Order: sequence, then structure tokens, then C-alpha cells
Amino acid sequence: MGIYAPSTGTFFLKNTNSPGGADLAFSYGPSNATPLAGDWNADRVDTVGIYIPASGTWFLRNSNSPGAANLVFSYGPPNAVPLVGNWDGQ
Ligand SMILES: [Ca+2]
Ligand SMILES: [Ca+2]
Repeated sequence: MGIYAPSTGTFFLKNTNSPGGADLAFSYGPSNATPLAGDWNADRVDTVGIYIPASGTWFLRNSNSPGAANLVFSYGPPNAVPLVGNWDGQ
């Protein structure tokens, strides 16, 4: 699980579903983005991404760390609500 602080664009990720401090904390993307998590490269590790509602643009990263997006694309109309899932099991 994790939480996202919109004002700073910081992710706080935890490896157990329990109270306590985050295992990982880092900033990714601009402030006030829509946070995402998923296994973008099918390596069985979920990593962060962000969605920018105004442009419908997705910025997905393959590691849980600051840095540039590994995958950038637009999908859907502006101001949609993004969904993440493994729809085909692959
Ligand atoms: Ca992955
Ligand atoms: Ca899939």
C-alpha cells in the first residue's frame, strides 16, 4: 500500500499492510498529479505512475524512485478518471 502527498508529489510506499513508517519515500512528477501504481513492464513488481487529468497524459515509471518516466502516452479525453489493472492476465 501507499499514500501520495499531492502538494509535493511525494509517494510513501509500505511493503506491509500495517501502521508505521513508509519503507520508501520519494517524489515523482509534478505536484497535484493523479497517482497510479501498477506493473507496467510485467516483472511482477508494481511501480508508480502519474496521470495528468488536463491532458489525459500518463507518465509511468518502472522503478519506485525519482527520475524520468519510462513510458509516456496520452489515453482518453481530458479529465477522465484513470483505472489500472491487468485485464488479460499477461
Ligand atoms: Ca513492474
Ligand atoms: Ca495485461
